[in-house]
Amino acid sequence: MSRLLIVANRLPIAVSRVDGALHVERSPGGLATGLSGPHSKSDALWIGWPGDIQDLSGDEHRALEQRLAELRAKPVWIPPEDLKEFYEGFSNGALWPLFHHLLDQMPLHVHGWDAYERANARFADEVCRQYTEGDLIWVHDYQLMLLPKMLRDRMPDARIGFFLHIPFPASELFRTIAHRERLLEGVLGADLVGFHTAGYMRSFASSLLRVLGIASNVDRVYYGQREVRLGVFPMGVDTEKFATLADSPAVRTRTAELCAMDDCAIVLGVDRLDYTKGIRRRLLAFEKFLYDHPEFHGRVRLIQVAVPSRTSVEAYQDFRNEVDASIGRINGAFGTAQWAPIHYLYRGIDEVELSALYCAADVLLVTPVRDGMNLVAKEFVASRTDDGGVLVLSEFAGAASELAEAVMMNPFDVDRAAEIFHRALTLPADERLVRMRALRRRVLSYDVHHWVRSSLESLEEASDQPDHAVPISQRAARLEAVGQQMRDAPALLLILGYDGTLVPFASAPELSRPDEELLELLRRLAARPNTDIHLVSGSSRDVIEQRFGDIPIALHAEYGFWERARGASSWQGGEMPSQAWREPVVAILENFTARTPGSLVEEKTVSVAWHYRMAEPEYGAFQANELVIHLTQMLSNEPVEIVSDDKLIEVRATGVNKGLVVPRLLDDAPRGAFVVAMGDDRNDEQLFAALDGHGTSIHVGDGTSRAHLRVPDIDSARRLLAGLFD
Ligand code: ADQ
Repeated sequence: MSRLLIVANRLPIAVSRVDGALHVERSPGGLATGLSGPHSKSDALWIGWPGDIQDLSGDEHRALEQRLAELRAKPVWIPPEDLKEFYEGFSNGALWPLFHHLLDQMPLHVHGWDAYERANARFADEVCRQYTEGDLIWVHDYQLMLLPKMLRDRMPDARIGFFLHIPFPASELFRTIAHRERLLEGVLGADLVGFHTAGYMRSFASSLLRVLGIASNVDRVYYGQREVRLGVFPMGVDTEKFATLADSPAVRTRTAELCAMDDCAIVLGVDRLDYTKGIRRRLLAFEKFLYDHPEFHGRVRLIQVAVPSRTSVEAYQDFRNEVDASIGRINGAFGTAQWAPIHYLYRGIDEVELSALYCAADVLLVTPVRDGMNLVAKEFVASRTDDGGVLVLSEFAGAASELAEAVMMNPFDVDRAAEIFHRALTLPADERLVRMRALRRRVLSYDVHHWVRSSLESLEEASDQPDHAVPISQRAARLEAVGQQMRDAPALLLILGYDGTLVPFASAPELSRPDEELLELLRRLAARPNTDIHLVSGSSRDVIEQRFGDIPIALHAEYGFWERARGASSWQGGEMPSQAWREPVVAILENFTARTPGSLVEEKTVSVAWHYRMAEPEYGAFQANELVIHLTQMLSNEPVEIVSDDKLIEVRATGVNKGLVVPRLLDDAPRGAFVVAMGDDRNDEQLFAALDGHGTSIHVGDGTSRAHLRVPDIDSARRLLAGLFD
């Protein structure tokens, strides 16, 4: 049975020193609660940092490890000299503000990359030590973005998931961070990458395209010879726990006390004291509301609970001072001897008090400037077993994409926010009820257990290798064996693609020139006894002739429509297909070219192609989609196929494809010849299909393929061929 390894920066256990002795207790965070079910079952193990506990004696160290082991926790010790730079420096000093779109909180000079890398490597060491084959590894959050790749490099067949708890930024902003490539590549080591919202997933896909040049197919990305799935898993809360608490005698008593304090309506804010939570603008909006609505003076109170957070980070210290000052100013300006508009609790509160506040609140303000999800909003809804209360929710919280019945607000528009606070306080009772009931239905249906279940099921599915695929760890050996078979074969038939297989794609077809090393390799192959080489390309005769005309190998242009036999000087074509469709197609493609800077049209005998490799990547892909829709409608009754390939849309006469070459070549091949086909794109898939068990197919590069084997890139493809002379 598979075991779950949960890997997060923090253990769900707080270790502290109380009166000199070590004290270990479970810490209640959202992640810890959510994962407590799977953590307590099936042998699961939680791997993480136990907190900053200095000066442990040898005995204490052993005793602590022992106690943690009983709680299924394995500590990762980060040396003090790295801790500050890893945690406060790169993680919370740079990634946290950037991912929340708060560039003004970014330091001028980002520090801590090396420590971040070393800390991730320490996690990798511990996970590798604990891992046994078949385990599911689930890595959490921005502190560990390098970890999936580090694990993949060391355990190629491991099943690895990654979940990002904070937003993923727009690609325009993500591009500003140093080491951006490494961060993306790090995450792509996983089989499944999860986000709270579809928006974050799209931003991630957009960064992959712009930073690494990797296009994703909605929820799939091909990278490093593997398929990586992307998924949306909005995290929920432990609704049962919050409902049980809300209905408990202790909470009921406390709620009644809070409501009976005076006849003030309670407006509540519950946050970690973090500059992303929108507390300062919330206070400004509340101030404006008090200014605009004197009739509420003495009749409303904002209870702001702020749990201290990251107190050693300078930006948080400044932020705290600013919040203190704002509250002082507002209370000073509006308060009376009997009434203070804001009650400020700067501390963590226990779950009974928290639940009672949720139950007593008339309005909860969740107004972050950006927030991955925001569990406070969901905890409030889960606690309202009385269907009461109004949730005011920022559009910029991940929760907003699920909780549409909340009263939505834009936290940046302080004046409107003040009006919305007023509206929330005066919402008619029937509307309040309708909204809260709808919110409860959703929050109760998608609780934290649903989140865990759906995430882990998707991870199992994403990491299941298709039956025909060779496990990553065995690929090198299989390739080596095929190389040996090629060397030993009495006769060899090689069917090779060109662009993307033997040379990198050029920005325009006429620029894809073979280098001298490739030409030399082909000349040597041509001279090798009992070796038959067929170069099968989609390019035109002219292009292929110019590049390879003087090498004695067989050439096939336009997917095999044209053939120049080995040693021959002229080309033989197939039967000329109808061309009636050509003129209107060229007109459409030229029209798209005019509207898509960087794209171009290529005319060939049996096809017309639109290339957009040099266009702006996202706009090019968008236009390509439009073009396909347009062409599909226009050409539905014409004898043509519309083929989308790597940065290319091609309209081609029906029946012309690389697969047609294969039967001819197999018929002519000497008995017992070993047949190898190598290619990289969809046209080559037809070639592989046509081989139908009569040869070995090898896919070059990323992407799905029906090929028997894969090589990661063009250099490896060339190395395999050069290996014939070893
Ligand atoms: P956080 O930024 O910590 O989490 P949030 O989702 O609101 O934000 O969770 C805060 C938790 O702390 C809640 O469970 C809440 O009850 C508790 N809490 C807050 N103030 C408290 C107080 N004064 N006393 C006691 N408890 C208090 C990150 C992301 C979020 C994402 C979560 C989960 O920033 O966007 O929702 O992870 O993925």
